[in-house]
Amino acid sequence: MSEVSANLYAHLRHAFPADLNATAIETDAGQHYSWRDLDRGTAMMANFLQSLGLPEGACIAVQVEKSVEALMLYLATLRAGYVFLPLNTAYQSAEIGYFIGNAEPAVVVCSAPNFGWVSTLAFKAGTAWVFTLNDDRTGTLLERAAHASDHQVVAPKRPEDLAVIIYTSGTTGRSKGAMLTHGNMLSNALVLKDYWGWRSAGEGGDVLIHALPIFHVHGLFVAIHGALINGSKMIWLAKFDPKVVLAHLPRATVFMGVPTLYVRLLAEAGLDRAAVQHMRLFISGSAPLLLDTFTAWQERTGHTILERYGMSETIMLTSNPYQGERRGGTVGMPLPGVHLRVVDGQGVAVKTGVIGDIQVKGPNVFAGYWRMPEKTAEEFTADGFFKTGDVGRVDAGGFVTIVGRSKDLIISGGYNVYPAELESFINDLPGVAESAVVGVPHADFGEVGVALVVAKPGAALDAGRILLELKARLANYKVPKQCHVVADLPRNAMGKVQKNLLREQYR
Ligand code: MLC
Ligand code: AMP
Repeated sequence: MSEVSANLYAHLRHAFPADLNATAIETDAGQHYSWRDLDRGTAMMANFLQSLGLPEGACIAVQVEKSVEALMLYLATLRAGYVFLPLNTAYQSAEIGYFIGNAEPAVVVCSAPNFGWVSTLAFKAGTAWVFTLNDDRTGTLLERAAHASDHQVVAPKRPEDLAVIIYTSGTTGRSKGAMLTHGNMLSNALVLKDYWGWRSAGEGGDVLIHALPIFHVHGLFVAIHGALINGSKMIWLAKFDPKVVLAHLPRATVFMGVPTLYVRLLAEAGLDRAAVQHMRLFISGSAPLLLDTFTAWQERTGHTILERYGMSETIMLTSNPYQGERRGGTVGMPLPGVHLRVVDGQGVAVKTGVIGDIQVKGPNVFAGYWRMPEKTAEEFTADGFFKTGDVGRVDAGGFVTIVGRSKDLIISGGYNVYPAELESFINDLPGVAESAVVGVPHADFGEVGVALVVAKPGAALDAGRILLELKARLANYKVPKQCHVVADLPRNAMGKVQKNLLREQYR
């Protein structure tokens, strides 16, 4: 691969249709962006970023509401050759402070209402530039980029060059920045283009409904790269609303969602075979899709949801087939180029059908954790397989089933919540002796957290107050849905809290 051609943006741009005046993105607010608009807008932003004289490999950290301009900022960062760092809009100052301190971005972009506190944190951490970008096409970034040229030469990149840092929380300690390269993302996008049978404009043309947030792998990479590398139009929804999705379904062919989105769509009376008659493909991932949801969807719409499995460190790993049986409760087979094995506690591959730890290798697997060489080394085997932390089995037909996780993690509505982070926060509150946070089944979010808290001798704790404290400091989706003050926590002979018992008790 030549240097220039390894820049992911160059490949996405190459796939734009010949008619650059055609609509690339239509928003739920009725705005239309042509392919030319995308190319010009990203060129101007890229030129502006390059005019700042940033160092090689500079990182651009972005916490903004979903908008087409925010997508352009991502693409502009790629084409200018810098490193994009997306941040969940729910993160509050303690969380943002950590990410900025750890990544040391050269540029931070936030929404105008957050400029005060975000810029204070950023300038303290040594960030040179803080710009604003709002979801109504305003902000200092756009004002400044408006003066830049709309001609830009895509920065040359090698496959191993860093493109994105995406933070994933740790089961112990602080979040880790997974470093994804241009090569990681390009290889995955090209594989999925074939595997999911994307139809380019000339063949009837896919249209993707984009309803997910754009700060995680699912919405930012799987959905956006999928559409762009195929030259497919996107119907761009500012946020997920089942009624709005239903209204757009008749003009779309592809939809991607976390299981909660399917559960909420099923609750709509208007979801029937007529509503989905032009749809080609429904894809689910980021969390386990319950068999009930899979079956209910089949019965109601006549479509079989295609479930796939991936993670921030690897992008997509497995997928049910586009052609052929899509088996509910499984995440399909390893994608072409992905080596997946299941091993026992000693790291020895188990027999077909036996449950063990899932390890993977492939061109999609990340380059390591940002500035954490020891952590990176721990997560890879001597022969170069990445330890996913997921537990599963592979059956004789090659279908992979995820049965659990060795990492202590709750996946709620597609967002990862790490009990260790919440427990350490709760344990620091006055009067708290110790705590445990466990995940329990939830009809809407799949799984939600429950906090069990033990008071110090003589201290009186108020469960409601504990939740309020959490809400005031942490991203809202992390806050447990329930908190109980308990006398003690069940422990095994080794003194370890028996979370399995708590999960049973509070389900
Ligand atoms: C919102 N809340 C959540 C939550 N989302 N609580 C737990 N889990 C969540 N996921 C909180 C809100 O703050 C609010 O709390 C209350 O729950 C009700 O909110 P809501 O109005 O129902 O939520 P809504 O805004 O509609 O959001 C729900 C959602 C959203 C499902 C649309 O969570 C979402 O977009 N999820 C997708 C996440 C995603 O893209 N994951 C991909 C990760 S990539 P309160 O107290 O304020 O009322 C990855 C790799 C891979 O995992 O394989 O793809
Ligand atoms: P993240 O760190 O947000 O990238 O989350 C990745 C994790 O989500 C994986 O390690 C899995 O535990 C989980 N995950 C993703 N897709 C699926 C799926 N289809 N079924 C079960 N778990 C999934």
